[in-house]
Amino acid sequence: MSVLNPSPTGLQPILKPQAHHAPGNFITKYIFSTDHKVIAIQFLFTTLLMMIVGGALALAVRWQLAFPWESMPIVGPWLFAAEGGQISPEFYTMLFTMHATVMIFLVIIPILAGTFGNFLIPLMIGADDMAFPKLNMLSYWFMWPAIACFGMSFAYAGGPAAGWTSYPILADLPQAAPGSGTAQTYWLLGVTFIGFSSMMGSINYMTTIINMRAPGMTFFRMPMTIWGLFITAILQAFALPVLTAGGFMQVTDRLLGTCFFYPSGLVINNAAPTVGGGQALLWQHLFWFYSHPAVYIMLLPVMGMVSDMLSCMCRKPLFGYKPMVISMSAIASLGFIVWGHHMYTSGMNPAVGMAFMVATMMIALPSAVKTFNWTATIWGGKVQFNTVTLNCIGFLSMFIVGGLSGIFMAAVPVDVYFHDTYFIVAHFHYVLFGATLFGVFAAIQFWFPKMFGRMMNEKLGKTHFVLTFIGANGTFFPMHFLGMQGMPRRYADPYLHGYLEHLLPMNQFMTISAIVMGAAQILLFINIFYSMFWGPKAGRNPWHATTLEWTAPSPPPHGNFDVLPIVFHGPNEYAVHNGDHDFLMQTEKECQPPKPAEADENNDTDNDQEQSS
Ligand code: HEM
Ligand SMILES: [Cu+2]
Repeated sequence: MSVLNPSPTGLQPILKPQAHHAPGNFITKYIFSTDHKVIAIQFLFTTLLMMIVGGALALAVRWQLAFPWESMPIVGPWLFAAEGGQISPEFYTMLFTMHATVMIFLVIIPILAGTFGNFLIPLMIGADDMAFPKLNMLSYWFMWPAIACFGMSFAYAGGPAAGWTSYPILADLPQAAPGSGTAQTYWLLGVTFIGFSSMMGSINYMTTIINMRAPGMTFFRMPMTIWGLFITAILQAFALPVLTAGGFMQVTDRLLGTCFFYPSGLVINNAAPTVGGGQALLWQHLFWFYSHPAVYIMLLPVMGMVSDMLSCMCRKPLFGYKPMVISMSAIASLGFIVWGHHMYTSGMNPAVGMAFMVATMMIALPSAVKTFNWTATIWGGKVQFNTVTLNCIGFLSMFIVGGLSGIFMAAVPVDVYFHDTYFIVAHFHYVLFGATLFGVFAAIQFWFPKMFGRMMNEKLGKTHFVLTFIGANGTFFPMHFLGMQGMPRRYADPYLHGYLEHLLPMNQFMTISAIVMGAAQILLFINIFYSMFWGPKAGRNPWHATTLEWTAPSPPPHGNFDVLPIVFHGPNEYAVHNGDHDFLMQTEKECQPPKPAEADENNDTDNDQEQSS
């Protein structure tokens, strides 16, 4: 049976009408392209570039924590020649602010939504492109004003230095501290631009998924990847405007004399009291109303992709498809009512803290359902020992650690102690670096053949995984201990406090691990660029996967499919008897009758998928 030809469906292949003509010249084809695949690749290279910037900033932070006030390699002698390469405390503040900003707004969110959202949505639902190709192009190009604004903010004294959370008063009043000046205004404008970029993307993704699914692609036949991206798009559309509006209010506070975020009579640096009437705490509510859902924006797409990759790599149907969809939706909806867990120590009413605590702990339930289901998918499967699987397991194990520390901090009395310590830093690096980035590494390796028509190298991939996994745990695990010892985050020199002096050697160990981890990324870059040109050619379906993108040529031409796909099944029909295959593509109608012993089992999955449609 050929997977290239949908004739086993028994239906006539329908020649696909071209929605828009293939673009002509170099500029419209590769630069201002409206083709979702080209835009996805533009996002990929931009975010990889930003990953280098964000990584360098992180290493600089780690350098200061391990070797405080020693000459900073490379930038020190250049920027701080007069001080013998020694950085300033303001510069340290700028370093961690910009590290988080770059990683969150310019790497993780755009690589998930921009790269994989763009590439996979039309291909996996059987559409020829996005609903609004021009909006899609604009969404990419709005990243550049954001990058420019963030870049400009480096150029002003002190850089932006209020942390990625941009809390007033520090962030709101230019005279509040070094680093609250013009740089902060540029930072806020950068966030506004990136907000527009994401907004255009999410409108497009929702519309495309709702309106452009191939015949037979019911909601409950959509691959988990699409569910992840769909729910993320909804989250983004409802949460992001709050941040964008809040950010804009900070800009008007700074430039137009409004006073949304600072109270009357505030005295800063012995200057005259400010006029005011606003509330600093208001910002924290607005910020976390977006930024808590944002942590799921940075996770749900990966959860979806890992579900599909694990099922394929273990040659088993995903354990509990519908519970997976439901728990994803539960995580997303609960995600809207837990933002206060970032604010337990802000002086808000303890009764409200209790409500937020209960809601937050409830998120652990759907998260546990998902973790259980992934483990059960691996259990008893024919696990393929390759880079994709390794990175998926990396995702799973790191997510478990990060999820567990989340439950600790969700408890008000525990968090009063842990808040703003390295324990928090450990938590979010386990979920963001550990879970999300390992998922992204898996996804790059898995969909690379579809993007570029060539396979990535397995040896390089495995070495990259092992070094990154060791480096990441060496860097982030000790952070739990630092936090328990009370080491605060965001201090340029924690060792000024006697009770933290003994933590220096542990910090040095972490910095060395971070350097190993950073160096390991060179392998990823080599692998990507080498394989793009010299990797072995991939056929249409190198992983023997079932979803629609694998019926298209690798890489797919403009317009994606040579015939309009028609969908007959759910997305994870593995471990079936289909001639000499153990899988059934979504476009294949029938499979060989199963052997009697397994008939029941297969019927169960079939019924499940049918009922759901
Ligand atoms: C079981 C699920 C989770 C629970 C119960 C949880 C709980 C928490 C709590 C209570 C805090 C605030 C701690 C404090 O500021 O004192 C926090 C911080 C944070 N969490 Fe989670 N979390 C969970 C999953 C995640 C996931 C999946 C991500 C991202 C993918 C994430 C990213 C973050 C980030 C970035 C912060 C710190 C923000 C900052 O202060 O800069 N969390 N988490
Ligand atoms: Cu949160």
